[in-house]
Amino acid sequence: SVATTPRIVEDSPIHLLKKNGSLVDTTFDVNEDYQGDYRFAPIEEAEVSRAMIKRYFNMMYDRAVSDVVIVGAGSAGLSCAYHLATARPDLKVTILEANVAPGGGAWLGGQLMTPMVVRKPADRFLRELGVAYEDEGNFVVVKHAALFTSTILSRVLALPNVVLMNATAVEDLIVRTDFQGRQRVAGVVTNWTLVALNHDTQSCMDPNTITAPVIISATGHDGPMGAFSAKRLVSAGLLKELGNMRGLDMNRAEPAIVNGTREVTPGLILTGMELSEHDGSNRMGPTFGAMMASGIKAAKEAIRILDS
Ligand code: AHZ
Repeated sequence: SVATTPRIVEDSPIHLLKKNGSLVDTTFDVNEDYQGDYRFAPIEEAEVSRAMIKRYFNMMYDRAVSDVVIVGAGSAGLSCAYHLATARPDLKVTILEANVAPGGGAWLGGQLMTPMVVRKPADRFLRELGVAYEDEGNFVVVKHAALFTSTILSRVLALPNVVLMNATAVEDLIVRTDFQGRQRVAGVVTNWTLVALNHDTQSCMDPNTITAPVIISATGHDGPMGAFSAKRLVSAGLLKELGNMRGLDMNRAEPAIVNGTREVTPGLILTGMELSEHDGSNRMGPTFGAMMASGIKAAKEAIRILDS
């Protein structure tokens, strides 16, 4: 029967049994049988809640001060996270993604078609990750863009120094002024995306903050949530105006994004298509080598800043 009064999990028989014995003990009468008698080890609902709450809020507590925050888990943000966190296991790398699903535009290759095109020499990164492709000469093709995204995501999430908070939107930048009057981006203001989307319907929903010496913004080109930091630089008076992304030109766009990846204002690096809005460079459409190489360059830039 279902208990009507809340029970304290620590005092429950399950917990005592866990303390005195083992969960896989036959005391629990577990059975991995797919013939109709599959039985699970018992659990209390509160144990499930506490297992998640404890880890999530410990993680938030720890990451309130991070070494690097990456905003946006698209192809540029994830490439950046992979390179940064593997090159520097000592750094606390915190990824914030507004969507429930990480991956950004790279779940599809382009035009709602699944194959992903990557121009050489960025195919080297695919080999590093172990993503298979077909070689077409000057470019390679991964059979499904989600193969790239899911592989890099699994590699990034397996790294002990990386955390990903998805369904979490960056709503603002923390900007500090030093004693010489110079302004520096020193962190981000966050909220769960569902809260961020409802500011107009409630009177007060205060956000959270994460401080870090380096913020890497990878929020993509303008759209419902895109180019977030570039646009905020303008409204905060740190950038006169946006360059605005220009028309599609694959040959100009890809090197412009990679070579232009940099710290655009002290403490803030832009990578991926967000940079096209800042600089006024071309879009490249569905070819992804520049996102990978730009992410890697942003990671190298972050390491340079942290070590300087
Ligand atoms: O949800 C966004 C996406 O996953 C996330 N994001 C945006 N604003 C955010 C915010 N807080 C947290 N305020 C936010 N997350 O950022 C991610 C951006 O991924 P993306 O795939 O759109 O950008 P990218 O630069 O990694 O890759 C762009 C690939 C290209 S090129 C191109 C063209 O030339 O037309 N189009 C695309 C999609």
